Amino acid sequence: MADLSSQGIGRSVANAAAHAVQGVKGALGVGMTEKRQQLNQIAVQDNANTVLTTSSGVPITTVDDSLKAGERGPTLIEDFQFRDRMAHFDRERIPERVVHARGSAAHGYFQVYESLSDLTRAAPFQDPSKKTPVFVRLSTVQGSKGSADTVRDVRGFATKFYTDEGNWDLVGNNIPVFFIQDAVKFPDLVHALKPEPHNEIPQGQTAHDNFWDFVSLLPESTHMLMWIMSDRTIPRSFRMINGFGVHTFRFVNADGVSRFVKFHWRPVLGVHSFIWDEALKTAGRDPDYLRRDLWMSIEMGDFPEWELGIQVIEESEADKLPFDILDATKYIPEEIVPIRYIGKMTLNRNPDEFFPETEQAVFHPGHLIPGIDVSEDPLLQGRLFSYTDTAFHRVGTNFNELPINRPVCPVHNHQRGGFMRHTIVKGQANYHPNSLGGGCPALASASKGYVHYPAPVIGRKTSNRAGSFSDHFSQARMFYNSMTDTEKGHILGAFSFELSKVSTMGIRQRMVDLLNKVDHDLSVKLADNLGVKAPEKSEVESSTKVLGVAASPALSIIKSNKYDTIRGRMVGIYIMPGYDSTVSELMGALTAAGAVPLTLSAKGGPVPDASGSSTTTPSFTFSASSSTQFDALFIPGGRKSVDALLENVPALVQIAEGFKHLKAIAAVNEGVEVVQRLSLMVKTAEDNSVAVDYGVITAKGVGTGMNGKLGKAAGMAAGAVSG
Ligand code: HDD
Repeated sequence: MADLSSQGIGRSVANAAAHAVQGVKGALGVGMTEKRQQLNQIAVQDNANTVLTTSSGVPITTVDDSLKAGERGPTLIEDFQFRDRMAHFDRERIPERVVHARGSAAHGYFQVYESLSDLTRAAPFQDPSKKTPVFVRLSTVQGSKGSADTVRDVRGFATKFYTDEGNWDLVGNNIPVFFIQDAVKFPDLVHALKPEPHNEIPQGQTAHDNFWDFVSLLPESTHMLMWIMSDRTIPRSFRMINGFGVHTFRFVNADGVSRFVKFHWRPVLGVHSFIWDEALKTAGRDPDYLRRDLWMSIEMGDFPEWELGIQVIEESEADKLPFDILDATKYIPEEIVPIRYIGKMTLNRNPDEFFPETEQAVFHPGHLIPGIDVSEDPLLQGRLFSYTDTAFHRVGTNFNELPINRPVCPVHNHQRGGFMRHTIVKGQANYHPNSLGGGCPALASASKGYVHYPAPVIGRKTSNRAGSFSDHFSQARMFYNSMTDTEKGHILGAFSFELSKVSTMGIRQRMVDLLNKVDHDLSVKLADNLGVKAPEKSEVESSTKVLGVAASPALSIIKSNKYDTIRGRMVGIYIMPGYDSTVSELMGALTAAGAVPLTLSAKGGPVPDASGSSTTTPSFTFSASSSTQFDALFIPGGRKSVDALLENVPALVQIAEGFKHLKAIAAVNEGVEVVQRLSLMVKTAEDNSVAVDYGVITAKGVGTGMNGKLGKAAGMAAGAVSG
């Protein structure tokens, strides 16, 4: 039964998909950024044609037996090779990140569409011909390093720009708002959302008493709760998530003029999500699903891309907004300030080794460059302390010297010492001012160096919160009102699932009462699902009155997506001996459209087609695969093949499950009998026609030329259902 293991499935997916697009990578080449060159020079090693040595370079002749006093005698402590290996091994782990422990990363570059020098002097935004190297880590928040990928959770979206003027990190999430308004509450938030302290349950999810106890007592979290209970938190792929800087930052131009700015990443493939049941099943069958998907797409040369958008707000306009621009629980609707898309990021290279790159990468919202500054947002201000502090603890004092964290521009200063110091600085002077070192490193002029924006600050010391932070419901309501009925249903389902795992009825009731301030109908239905009292309708101010915007279509995944591409999508093709020629037709059409056709059969060996002249070695067996790993399913014709499929229970169960998860399903010729047997649709194709019924496409005897229609229809359906 080894092939049933989730690892088995995963490996086959990677191999099969890589095989399906063999040669693409070579043709497209791999990006050689300044960062790549630097890593090659200082760190990347290749073990090919080398001899094994100890860590001090002594050649090793055996690794199988330690040095002993006699063949059956005790091991001798003088075996320095044994000690060298064991002592290093014993120290291999470092603390995992206190949040966002589970993540995957990739290298790439960012390119601006046109110069933004009127807005900012920041290096990546000056020259459209400049490719700024980036390293991006995408993560979940709650789970440990080894937790599953497809759990319901916020996704972290951290980007390190290696610019000519130092590293700039944009450390965001796939949700544009946050749970809390002030960083001082972050330890409480994280304690509440992590597994409970007495039994370390549950992993990778917030469906437990502590989390809902905390948030039900914290009205400021309501807006974020609406987002995390939406489909945003069960993404189909890391390649299909938004990224948001969340806070208000500042752009400062060469004249010292500052404007507020919000950052948005928009995935070129659109935003797509799982069905909840599918996410749960995938977490079991392939816990590395999102990590593998990211890795594989890059290996295949189908590079993930995002456009960077900005919302720019003049400092003088900020106070006119109906909420506080410094409040991280608020979002600026596009209807109030449109998003301008200013450039594109492409991820085109997987790390060579996970630990030195992905694990040792340190991101920090305080890694700023000239032209970008922070606002007074109290959540951001606290983050400025936490990230370096945690880096010192997790990685060490000299984390900035590690290859992955090193800037590509020169670094010169008087920092010395600390554990694991790498740099050797010539000369005597390690202080400023000095004459013994010729005064160097010299101070930069104001036009070259970082100058903090001289934002005026007045006030008395206080721990009070600004009154302008007090509206916790208008935007939560606006978000909910922006959803389609389908999405509203998913939100109700998510609240019902999570809160049904809360054993304390008082917490369930408190959440229902809180949500009554967002939407009465939602809270009444939720109360019914949870077995608590339905609240009375409460008098709430309408979102339109408070925000001027009742609903923002851009917030709905379904309303804002264009479902017009099958690029990067996986299509499972069910073949048994005797399948017809529609298989090769469809595979050609799918590959041409950038999709990944993958074949499945009962056994792993080559499967002959109807003509007997050609065979296909399946990517998977039915038992070692699952409908959840595909975006669409295809059942070809061929009398013998279809008869065998109709007898194969695992295959039929898979196809029926795919239907349940709203996959696009296409069946042609005799293959139509399979979807008829499963009663997946009412209307099927007549001879010489194509029919579409509830996501199931059937075609009979349409011959050549069918591939285009089917490919397009399957593509649209795959996109449409996953939204
Ligand atoms: Fe944070 C990691 C995003 C609030 C403290 N955070 C971390 C990562 C992301 C975010 C993407 C993972 C970075 C990586 O891949 O290495 N965090 C956010 C966003 C926030 C936010 C978008 C709200 C807008 N975080 C936040 C607050 C604090 C922290 C308020 C504390 C005051 N975050 C941390 C941390 C972590 C971290 C403890 C854990 C590991 C690390 O930093 O390097 O410092």
